[in-house]
Amino acid sequence: MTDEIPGGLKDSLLALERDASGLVDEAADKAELESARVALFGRRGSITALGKQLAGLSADQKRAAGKRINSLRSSLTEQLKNRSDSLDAQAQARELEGPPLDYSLPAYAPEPGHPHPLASSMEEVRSILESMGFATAEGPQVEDEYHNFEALNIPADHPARDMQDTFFTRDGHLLRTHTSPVQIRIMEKSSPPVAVIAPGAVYRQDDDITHSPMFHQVEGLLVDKGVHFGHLKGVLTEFLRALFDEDLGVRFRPSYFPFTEPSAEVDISCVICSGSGAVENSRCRVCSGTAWVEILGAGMVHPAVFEAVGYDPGVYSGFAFGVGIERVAMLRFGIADIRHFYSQDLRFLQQF
Ligand code: 2NL
Repeated sequence: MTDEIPGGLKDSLLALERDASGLVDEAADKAELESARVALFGRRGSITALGKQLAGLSADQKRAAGKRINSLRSSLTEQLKNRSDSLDAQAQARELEGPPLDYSLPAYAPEPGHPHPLASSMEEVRSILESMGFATAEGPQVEDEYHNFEALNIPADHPARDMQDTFFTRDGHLLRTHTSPVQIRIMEKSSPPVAVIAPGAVYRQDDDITHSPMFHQVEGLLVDKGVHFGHLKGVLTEFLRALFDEDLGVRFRPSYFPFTEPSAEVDISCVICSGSGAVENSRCRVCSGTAWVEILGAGMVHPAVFEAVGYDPGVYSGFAFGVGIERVAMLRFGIADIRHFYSQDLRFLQQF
């Protein structure tokens, strides 16, 4: 039995005990110190190599050599830490002796944000209609079938329900497919005259480059005695010319909505090709060369809707309209894909 450390290992130990501290203390900066640490403790470092040599030894030899290696390891670890601290202190001292920092350099100006193109379009639509005398009303996005469909003359078996498929909850509620239910709720609790707009998010099963399952709408409603289609045409023409351009062409085409009769779809002269149908000698892609683009739907409120809210259709009449804000913004700014609005991409957002 011997606790003598075998010659080869002993020589390596003595050499390291003699030289390793020099390696640490002579490191002139943090990078050299790191090289020293790796040379000693790294995967191929000398201390690591000593540990590997223990494998073939007897238990007593292992204990004796292990003790020496451990004490070398801890003294070197401490030395590394001390050298690191003193290099830091030297660097700090040098900085303090040097010229003072110049704090007079102007700071970077914060980049101001700005409204999202949908928000600014919504605001524009709203402020024009408010200036014409409409009051703004808001209501729940989670609605019941009665306010979203039934009261708007869309019974359960009506084919219009297909085009307005939406998300349903198990207890019979749904995500509203238009903001009309807000106006139904206004009429339920107040008597004519009524002049309201209802802005907000709406939901439909729709998803392509011009349709999103969530989009924004502003609907308008005006009810009084003697309101007729001429009022509808006048108000909407004024509104569209204020929104796009005072020389805008506006046309009304017969259409169908369950909640209005008669109903119209409203087109404006294409704002991309200025109603010419062509951009740089090729067919305008926004209006497909037709010179017109559809911008909103409108009509005279259906008598069944008045019955549902307790207004006498023999006494009152009114018009209503709905405009999609994504559509407005795409035309105002020439945006081709609706998904840009929801992408949060600064390269897109910073253009507006
Ligand atoms: C469209 C068409 C429209 C209405 C919305 C409405 C509301 C009530 C009564 C009657 Cl409370 N009508 N709203 C009327 C016609 C068209 O929207 O294409 N929207 C994007």
